[in-house]
Amino acid sequence: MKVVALAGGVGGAKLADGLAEILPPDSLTIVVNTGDDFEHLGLHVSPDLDTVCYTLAGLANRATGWGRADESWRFLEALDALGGPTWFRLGDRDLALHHERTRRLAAGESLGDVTRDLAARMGVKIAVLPMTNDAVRTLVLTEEGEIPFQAYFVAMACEPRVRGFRFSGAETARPAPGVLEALAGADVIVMCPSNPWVSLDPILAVPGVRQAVGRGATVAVSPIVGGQALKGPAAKMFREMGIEPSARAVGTHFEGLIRGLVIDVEDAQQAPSIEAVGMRTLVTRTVMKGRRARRRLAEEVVLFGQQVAR
Ligand code: FO1
Repeated sequence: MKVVALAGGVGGAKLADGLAEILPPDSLTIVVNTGDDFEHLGLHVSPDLDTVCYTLAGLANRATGWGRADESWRFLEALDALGGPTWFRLGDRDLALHHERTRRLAAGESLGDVTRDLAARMGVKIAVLPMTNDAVRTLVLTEEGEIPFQAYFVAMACEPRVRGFRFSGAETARPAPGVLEALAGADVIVMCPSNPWVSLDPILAVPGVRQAVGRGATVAVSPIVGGQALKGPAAKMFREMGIEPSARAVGTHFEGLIRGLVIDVEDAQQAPSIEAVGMRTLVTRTVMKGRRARRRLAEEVVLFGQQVAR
């Protein structure tokens, strides 16, 4: 059985980790958002690829969800003393990854090739693919103008009111080698509980990906539980886009694309209205508070995907 998961950010990485625990390595491919990538301090930073790889490798910082565990901050402290920009926190060990990726990209390797090799060196056994090797950059359209994603997310702490999003470069981007092949060969496609607006939509904006996802047995896991985002600004974004955040709103967002939506027990009463827009629902506990919860949710999601495939 082949499973492809689309992921971005911390929630996506957790479910990807659960899937990696229950499936043989050659059965699973994770396609990761690179719309959050940016150049910082002269380095190519790929936050979502790194969050997924660190999580799968067991190296992730559990408190933040991003960056590495057992991190030290000597570089950042020294940079601060020199008056350099420290708003985006790069730990010493994490820095080595950005440095090595940047060096190899400058030498002409693709992001996909560099990611495959660095992930393998961290001990990751499954295929982790960037959505594209081309530069696609998420821009947040706000009342204060168009803001690059990391400036909006980290420097401005998601404060400006959102009016929309733009994925600069997406129109001409090509899916990274392996992405369309994996989607076409998938028995089940899982959209992880990642932010629909800024983690999953950029992946779907890469030409050919939305169509491939729509053709598959695709199920999504709602990142909205009880009207709140489990982490990050998804609920705030829904509200500012004029939509009441709910599991149902996530279903509507992906209407016509997914065959099933996994929602939390807390939102069980929304199941009939979600099914009314033409998708099946699975009601279960979706909050992953530990390895067992990741595993159990992964098992249920794959089973649900197999059911909607029929
Ligand atoms: N998120 C923050 O809120 N503050 C940071 O200083 C920060 C640093 C950082 C460094 C490396 C990395 O891979 C991720 C980092 N993130 C940080 C998370 C990053 O902004 C991600 O794009 C978000 O988690 C959205 O997925």
